[in-house]
Amino acid sequence: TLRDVHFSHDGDRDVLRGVTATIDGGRTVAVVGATGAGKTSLLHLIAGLVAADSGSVTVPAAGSRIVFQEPFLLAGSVRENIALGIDVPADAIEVALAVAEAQFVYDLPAGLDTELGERGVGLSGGQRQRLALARALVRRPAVLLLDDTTSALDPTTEAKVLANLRAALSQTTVVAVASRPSTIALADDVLYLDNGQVVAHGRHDELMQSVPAYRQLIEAFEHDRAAMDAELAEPIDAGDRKSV
Ligand code: DCP
Ligand code: MG
Repeated sequence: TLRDVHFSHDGDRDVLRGVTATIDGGRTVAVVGATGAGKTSLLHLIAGLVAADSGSVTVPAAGSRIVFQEPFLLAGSVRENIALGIDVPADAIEVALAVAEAQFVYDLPAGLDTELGERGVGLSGGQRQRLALARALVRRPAVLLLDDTTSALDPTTEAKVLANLRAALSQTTVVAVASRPSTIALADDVLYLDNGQVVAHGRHDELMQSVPAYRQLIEAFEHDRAAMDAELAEPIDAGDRKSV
């Protein structure tokens, strides 16, 4: 729950201006807005990475996990990159990789022991995103925050990941910044942000009907994505291998 939250990065210009929203437990909410609208800032606030200047942010005690807009890899094995210092049972890693559609790791030269990062194996953007998601999943958060973290996947794989999340984490609240209309349409609710304010909060199809600015934004996204998805659709599997 966010109540009248104000936040600025520089103490000067408010990036979030009086944001009030309640996200019910177990739901999947898409955060939608133009670039610079404050989506990443909102997720960072919910994750507790930054503090509000005023207002309140309440999250369940079991905590939240964020998958960053730019997923990072450490120099270390696949396993270390997922565990990040905590003790994770092998079967939990297996489940997380399956939910994240990240089974490509088993095809790497040494599977889960393959060294990644600086002097190890490089991964494609979509592979990184899926590994970063698995990293968040093994921590079993009450709230999962995804900052456009399936955007580099082809639409089919992305839809699979979202369906997996829904099936595996029915208790988990998912707050996902999304820009692909087909993804947005899969969410239970949409939080539409413009210029640091929540302009609308409701079902995608309702907002399409009743909020013209939202409809225009979605149409612009559709236009942008069509070209990108055409590129992503075919070569992703071949790309998975080549990048190894
Ligand atoms: N901003 C800032 N300092 C930062 C990060 C952001 O001053 N360290 C500013 C830039 C934007 C505003 O805050 O004007 C909101 O930034 P967000 O990163 O929250 O915006 P989005 O995530 O919505 O944008 P994008 O879609 O590009 O990721
Ligand atoms: Mg952002």
